[in-house]
Amino acid sequence: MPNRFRRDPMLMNRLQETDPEIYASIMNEVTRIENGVELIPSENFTSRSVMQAMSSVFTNKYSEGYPRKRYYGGQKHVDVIEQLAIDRAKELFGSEHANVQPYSGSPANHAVFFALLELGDKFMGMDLGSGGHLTHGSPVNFSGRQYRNVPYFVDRETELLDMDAIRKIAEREKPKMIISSLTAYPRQLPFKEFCEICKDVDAYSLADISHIAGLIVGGVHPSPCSDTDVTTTTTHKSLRGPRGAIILSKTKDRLHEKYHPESKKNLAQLIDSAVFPGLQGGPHNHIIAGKAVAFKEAMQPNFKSYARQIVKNARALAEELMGLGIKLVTDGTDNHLLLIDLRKSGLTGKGKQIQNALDRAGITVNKNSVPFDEAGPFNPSGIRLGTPAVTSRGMEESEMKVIAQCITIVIKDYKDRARQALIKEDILELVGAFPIYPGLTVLE
Ligand code: DSN
Repeated sequence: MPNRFRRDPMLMNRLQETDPEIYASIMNEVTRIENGVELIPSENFTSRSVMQAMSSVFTNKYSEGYPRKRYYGGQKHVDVIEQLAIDRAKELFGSEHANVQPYSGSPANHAVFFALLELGDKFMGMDLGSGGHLTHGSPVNFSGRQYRNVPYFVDRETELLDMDAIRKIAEREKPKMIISSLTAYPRQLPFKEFCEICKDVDAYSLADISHIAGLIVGGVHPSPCSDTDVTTTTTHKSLRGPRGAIILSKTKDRLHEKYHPESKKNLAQLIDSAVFPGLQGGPHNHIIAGKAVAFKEAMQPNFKSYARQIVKNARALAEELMGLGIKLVTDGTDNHLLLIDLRKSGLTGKGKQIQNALDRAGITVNKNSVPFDEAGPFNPSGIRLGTPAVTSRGMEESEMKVIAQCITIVIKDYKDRARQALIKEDILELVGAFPIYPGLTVLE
């Protein structure tokens, strides 16, 4: 396959001289993303401004503590970027408090557990197979090993969350925290109903909006921030910022008397001290600079149209796939992601093979469990697709139709490598009109 693009989006000619092997891999990755269709719903293409902030001198600085309350000298400029990131995060999400230091989503969720729960405390999180996340109580994760998860599941028939069933579990189990979140659930999360249940059973409400943060700030998905006690999000998915996370919270600890009567800290202070010094050391200031840049970008009016187009693209992809006979979990999508159920195509447990076949055709996806997947997590029966990245490069509904047709051909004949090579040519043709970093592209 020819490399049709040769370019250097970060102008890394210094690296090219000092470490040609690493440079070559970076450039090969540029070629891979430019020449393929990226459909992993948790991935995106961040702006050059965000990447420039991330590769700045702030990577050198240690700054344990928080703005104006640090342990080392030389913090004048670090304080400016962290305060800007905090202020912008609060404004963007309409939150009372923001901690912008978590290294990524799992550490952010870990900090919330550390702040609010004691080891062994009971909480509720969505089962991984129903579309939850490892940090929502998986037995192989800290959340399931150090705390007691009472999982909730989607309904076996509708594949949707059944809020009456979730309320019954909460009333019976009296968890100290309930997590509302998704990584593979293609529908809107009823944050308000989760919060009502939390209020009724005296549980903290944690919304992990990592996947849908961009949709929320873009106004196409309801925001949980005015209702939940704590909200966590990664910054690199639909929000299109650098790799990292933030924690948003209320200031007041609604359950102080019940759960933390000895503490002099409010909720915001509990969270801050759990992040540092509880779990982390020096914050990654170069990434915090990138987060601040991304928050500013997400405040611009064009981010709203971006978020709207992500959802329109996901719907177009879903409709075309279903029209071609592909079964989707819940028969559609409300957000940025869709989950193909291969069981209905007679391909139970073939997620890995289909993922690899699509890779050969220039389409990047991830295999994923579907609800109540009898095939297990290593050879699951689902393929997860999402539209944030293809939307970032300017693709719209008509391109989604072409992509859906290509995916369907590959699924239906996943052993036919010659066909996959032909599809790869079609994909190359399609993506040629949508460079990821326009202006730096040189078509050979
Ligand atoms: N790995 C992320 C995802 O793909 O959904 C979640 O952390």
